[in-house]
Amino acid sequence: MENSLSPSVAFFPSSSVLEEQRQEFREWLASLPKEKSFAPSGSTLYQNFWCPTMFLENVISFQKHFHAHDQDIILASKPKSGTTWLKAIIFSTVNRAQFTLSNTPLLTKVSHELVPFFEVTVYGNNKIPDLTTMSTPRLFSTHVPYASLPKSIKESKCRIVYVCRNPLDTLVSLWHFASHLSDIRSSGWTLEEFVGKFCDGKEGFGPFWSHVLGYWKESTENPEKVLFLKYEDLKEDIIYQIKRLAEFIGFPFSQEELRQGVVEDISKLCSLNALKDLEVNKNGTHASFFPNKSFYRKGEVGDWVNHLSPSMLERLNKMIEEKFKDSGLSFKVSC
Ligand code: PPS
Repeated sequence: MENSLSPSVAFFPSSSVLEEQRQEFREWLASLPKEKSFAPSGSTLYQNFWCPTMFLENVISFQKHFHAHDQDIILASKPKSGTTWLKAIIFSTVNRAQFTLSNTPLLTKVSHELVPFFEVTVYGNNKIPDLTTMSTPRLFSTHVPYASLPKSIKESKCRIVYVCRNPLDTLVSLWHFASHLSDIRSSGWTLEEFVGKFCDGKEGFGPFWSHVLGYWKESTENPEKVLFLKYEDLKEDIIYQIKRLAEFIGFPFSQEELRQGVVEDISKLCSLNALKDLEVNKNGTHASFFPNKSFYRKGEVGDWVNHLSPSMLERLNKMIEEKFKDSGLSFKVSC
C-alpha cells in the first residue's frame, strides 16, 4: 500500500505549528495501517515499509530536511545486520589520523553516538538540526529503505555502505534484542509468532526482502554509490573487507599503513570481544531507550540452529526462496 504525505502536514516544529495542522497530522497517522511489535509504539506502514511508530515523525523530518553533502558517508542496514560493528570500523578508518587506539572515542562512547542514526537521534533530538557544523566527512546511519531515502542522498555523490546479514541470524538476533527492550515472552510473544511476522514482512523497517533487495539493486546498478557488504564475509575475512571499505569511502590505506598493521589494529579495536567488554557498552542506554549492552551478543554465523525449529526453518526457507530466487543474491547461513 502506498501512503503519501501532504507537504503541508509533513513536519511541524512544536513551537510554531497550528493546532489544526497537528490534528491533521494525527488523523493522517491514525489512518495508516498499524502492526503490533515488540517495541511499545508498534509499527506503522509508511511508504511500503513498517516504520516503528516511535520513529515515524523523525523519518519524515529526515526525508524533508536532510541535505546530503558529496563527502557524506552513510551506513545503511536492516536492524541486527552488523550495524554497530560497521559503525566502529567506519569511524576508526575515517578518523585514524586523529585518534590513537588509546584515545579513540570508541572507548567511551557507544558507536551509535559516533555514527548517529538519522531516525533515532539526528532527527529525534531536534526536528531541524543544524548539521552544518559537523566535521567532514559527516558520518550517519539509517535503517530506512533505499526507496524512502531523501532525494538529496540519491542525487549527491555521497556514499552509502550497506551491510546485510543472512535472514536466519538476523531474525534470531532481533529476537534476543527484543527481549532487552521488553519482556516479550511474558507479553505473549513467541518465537514462532516472530517468525511469522518476519515472513509476512511485518517487522521494523521490513519487509526484509524489499529492504535488502532495494540496496542490492542499487549497488549492482551504481557500484560507486552503494557498497554492499555481507556480515558473513566480514566474519570470514575482516582485513580484506576493511581495506575494501576504506577504498570505497575514499580513505584507502597507504603501503606504509599496511606495513604498520593499521588495518589489523582497527579490526582488533572493533572486534566484538573488545567492544563488548568496555564499560560504556556494558552500561547505560542509547537514546534513552536502548540498553548499550543490547547491541552486543554472540556475533556468530549460524546461531539460528540453536533457536529455530524445523517448521520455523521451513517457513523461512520458503520465504527466502520465493523472494530472492531471481535476485542474484544469496546468503551464507553457516560457517
Ligand atoms: S542494530 O540494533 O541494528 O544496530 O544492531 P546491529 O549492530 O545491526 O546487530 C547486532 C548484531 O551484531 C553483533 N555485533 C557484532 N558482531 C561482530 N563484531 C562486532 N564488533 C559486533 N558488534 C555487534 C551483535 O552481537 C548482534 O548479533 P547477535 O547474533 O545477536 O550476536
